[in-house]
Amino acid sequence: MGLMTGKRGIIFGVANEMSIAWGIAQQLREQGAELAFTYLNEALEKRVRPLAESLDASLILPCNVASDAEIEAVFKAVEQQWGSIDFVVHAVAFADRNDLKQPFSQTSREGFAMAMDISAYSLVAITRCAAPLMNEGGSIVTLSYLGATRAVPNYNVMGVAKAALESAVRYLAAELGEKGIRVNAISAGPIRTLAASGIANFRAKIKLMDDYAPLRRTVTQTEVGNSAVYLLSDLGSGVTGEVHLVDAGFNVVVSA
Ligand code: NAD
Ligand code: 0WE
Repeated sequence: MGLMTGKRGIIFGVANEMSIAWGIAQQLREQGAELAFTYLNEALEKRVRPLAESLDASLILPCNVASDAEIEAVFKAVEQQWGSIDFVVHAVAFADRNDLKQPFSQTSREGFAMAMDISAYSLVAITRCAAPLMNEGGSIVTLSYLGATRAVPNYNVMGVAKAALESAVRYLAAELGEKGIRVNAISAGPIRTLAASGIANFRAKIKLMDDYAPLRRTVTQTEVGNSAVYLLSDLGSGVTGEVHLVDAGFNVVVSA
């Protein structure tokens, strides 16, 4: 019997085998969960479908989380297939590439709104659709980063969006607690993924972790996945509205 045996849920945010969402999905499946997956577009479907099939996925559906209609269609299909669900993984973020390198004060109104919409509001829209289908003991997990609470160079508008995301976690947890639904974030340290590729100086951020983090290394997708299993399983039944750190560097001050 796995920790997730008898539980069914949906994963938003697999792009490829490097994705944090994929690390989470593998650990959930290993503990017996039954999984559904979404992918952003047809280009990514080619990558996501074989991965999802390798974990015996019941459903593999398109979903741009900027669209309420697409989110609603996903949960309609999930309701038809399963009737109810036990968990949701939200591992989606996007900002304009230029907004992650130009000075933060140059962020445009449109760039700000888009980062907020895709990276923070989407959790609210997904939770609204998921909650009516959720069984008692339901659990929702999203992914955040240190830049939500500290000014990390170049993270910029994504930091503002992650701050909103972490706040949304607290408001959703407060609202849904009476239905037995928990909502938490995992704040993960830097990991080399598609969303991290092309970020200026990402190597330097990894090197900082290797040099100064307590474990003298970065965390892995599997380690984030194991924390997600804890929060999504009954092991986490008393934990909600929390930001759980899987980031060995969070509390270290570097000095001479
Ligand atoms: P990734 O590129 O593998 O995943 C990001 C996902 O977001 C992709 O699957 C992409 O298709 C999806 N996405 C973007 N726009 C979308 C839209 N409009 N609709 C639907 N999906 C959309 O990268 P990742 O690093 O695994 O990122 C997953 C989550 O982890 C993100 O929330 C990210 O902020 C967070 N995170 C990443 C790191 C890191 O260092 N890699 C650290 C902490 C937190
Ligand atoms: O949340 C993230 C990255 C999110 C992200 C990445 C991209 C790159 C491609 C959002 N939007 C885009 N848009 C693109 O066009 N992380 C936690 C990884 C990350 O990104 C950083 C980091 C870290 C860590 C950006 C600057 C500084 C540190």
